Amino acid sequence: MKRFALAALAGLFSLSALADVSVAEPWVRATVPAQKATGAFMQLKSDADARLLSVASPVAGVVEIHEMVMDKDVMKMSPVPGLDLPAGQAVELKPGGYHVMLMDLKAQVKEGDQVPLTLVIQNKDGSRQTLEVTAPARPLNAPMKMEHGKH
Ligand SMILES: [Cu+2]
Repeated sequence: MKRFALAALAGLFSLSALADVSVAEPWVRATVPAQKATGAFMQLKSDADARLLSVASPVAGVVEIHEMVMDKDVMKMSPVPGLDLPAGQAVELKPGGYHVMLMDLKAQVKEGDQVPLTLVIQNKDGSRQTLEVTAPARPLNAPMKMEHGKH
């Protein structure tokens, strides 16, 4: 009985501290030789308020979380310090929106490659957890929904 009670208690603690984050449809845009940067995309959903703090990958020297912003009719991307994952709400990283920027690529990312990504999630209480994701590389001509200013 005592052991059961402790296990239940441990379960409660992990529930309260760690958000359960699910990752759907991760993918990375394949590159051409000598291309030094590309984007990684996915849908994230957390059962509790949490934050995507950073991402790491062995294929890239530098990984940043970027957002696309309109600046005088021109889409630009800029790094953000993190991405909020509100409880129960799907957050989409997609071309033309938030994305994971893989920079200083160590090799060409070819179609069909499996790119490992390590997501660092910060829970509401400040604790952190990591999430391992494998994102397949999709071809260069995968739809790019970048909206440009219309004239
Ligand atoms: Cu970017």
